[in-house]
Amino acid sequence: MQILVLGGDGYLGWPTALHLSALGHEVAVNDNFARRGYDDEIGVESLVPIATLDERLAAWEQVGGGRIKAYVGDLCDAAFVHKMIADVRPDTIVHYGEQRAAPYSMIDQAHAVYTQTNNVVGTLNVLYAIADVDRDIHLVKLGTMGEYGTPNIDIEEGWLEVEHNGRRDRVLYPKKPGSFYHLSKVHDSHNIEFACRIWGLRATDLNQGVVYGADTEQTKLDPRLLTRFDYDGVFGTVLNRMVIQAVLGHPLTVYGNGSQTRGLINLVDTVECIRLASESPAERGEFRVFNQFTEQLSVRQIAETIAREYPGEATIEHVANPRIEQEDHYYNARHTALVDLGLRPTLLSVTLIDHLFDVVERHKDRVDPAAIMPTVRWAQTASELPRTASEFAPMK
Ligand code: NAD
Ligand code: USQ
Repeated sequence: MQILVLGGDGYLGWPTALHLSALGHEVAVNDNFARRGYDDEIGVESLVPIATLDERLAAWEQVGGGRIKAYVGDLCDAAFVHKMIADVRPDTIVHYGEQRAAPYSMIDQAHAVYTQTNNVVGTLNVLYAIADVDRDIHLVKLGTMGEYGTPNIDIEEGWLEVEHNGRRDRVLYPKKPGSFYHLSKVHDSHNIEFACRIWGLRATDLNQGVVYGADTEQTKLDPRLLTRFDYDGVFGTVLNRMVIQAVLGHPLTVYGNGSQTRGLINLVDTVECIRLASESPAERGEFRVFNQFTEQLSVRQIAETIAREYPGEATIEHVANPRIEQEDHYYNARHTALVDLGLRPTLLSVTLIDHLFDVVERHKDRVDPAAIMPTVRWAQTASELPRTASEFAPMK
């Protein structure tokens, strides 16, 4: 199968490209290196040192993995996207290429506008290019469990059967996301569903939970194949952050009372879910939604698990929640579709956590302690921002 991975230089995109290539698929990657740019902007670096995309691709060929072609360019450039998709003529497009941090999108108005423009326009360009080039191309799009928020009813996989005033219908599950980033994914989902309806495209929207983990079978083959691992208060995700905090002797930062519950998934399962979704495509005209996580844990449970397993002393600190989010809430999300396709979940285990402690121990000298605490607050407004048009232009 010919597969184009958008955002193929990122935390998940790079190991996904390797996994698919290792399984014999013809893989091409696209990226505009925006993620490396956010590091420069914030003044942080991945805990694990990462090679350039050129070095990564050369390393993959050297270890016998095969050739992966790179398309460097911005998904917001419609002409570039059209040309790339016409050139690759993929069977499947795996779309990771978006700004993915909720705190980054909440820094101020400019970052919210950038996030929504980058994500929504990029995805629209991909949809238009598929519609023009070949409507059989299957779009596998990374959404997020955060699209649903924390409703007081069971979360279904994308769709909900409703009965209202004696009539029934199947509607997109109601969304109540918790950041301008998460909202960008809701807008994407609606645009993709509409494109399936009007143009007969085929798409799988993968509403993924919080990912943790540092490597996959392929990234371990050579240091140049390693993927990024973020720990800072803007891009670091909760479990990865807490592992690093434990190793550094920093208190584990539970925001608020820690009852907020999320779906989690290990990196090795992420790349496998992409394979499963790609190899069993949606039907023409079908907008298919899978919830992509393997277990539900509260933030407090995550912190307690990491603190318990850490061989040294690890303390937990409840810090004032910088976000506006429900802490005490009902949470029960269905996640059976990927298991039905063959996913065998890798659940959080002592072995996995010990391995993460080892990874962090090797690189802990690279941590900037000043980057650990959260700095972005949901309650702040953009009122003090300058309001010239150029201030709101997407950042490069
Ligand atoms: P990441 O930031 O490491 O990777 C995203 C990649 O996309 C980056 O390399 C970036 O440079 C690229 N990109 C961004 N905008 C682009 C544009 N306009 N044109 C071309 N490339 C562009 O993020 P990640 O953690 O690998 O996440 C990948 C996807 O998975 C995102 O869409 C994210 O929303 C989703 N997701 C991630 C997680 C998680 O915990 N990491 C969980 C659920 C869903
Ligand atoms: N949290 C803490 N302490 C921390 C960091 C986070 O208590 O040090 C809490 C947050 O308040 C939140 C939860 O942990 O309640 C998850 O936060 P996170 O930063 O790990 O994840 P989130 O902001 O939701 O975003 C991440 C990815 C995003 C993806 C999302 C999946 O960055 O791309 O879409 O996870 S989900 O959460 O299911 O929407």
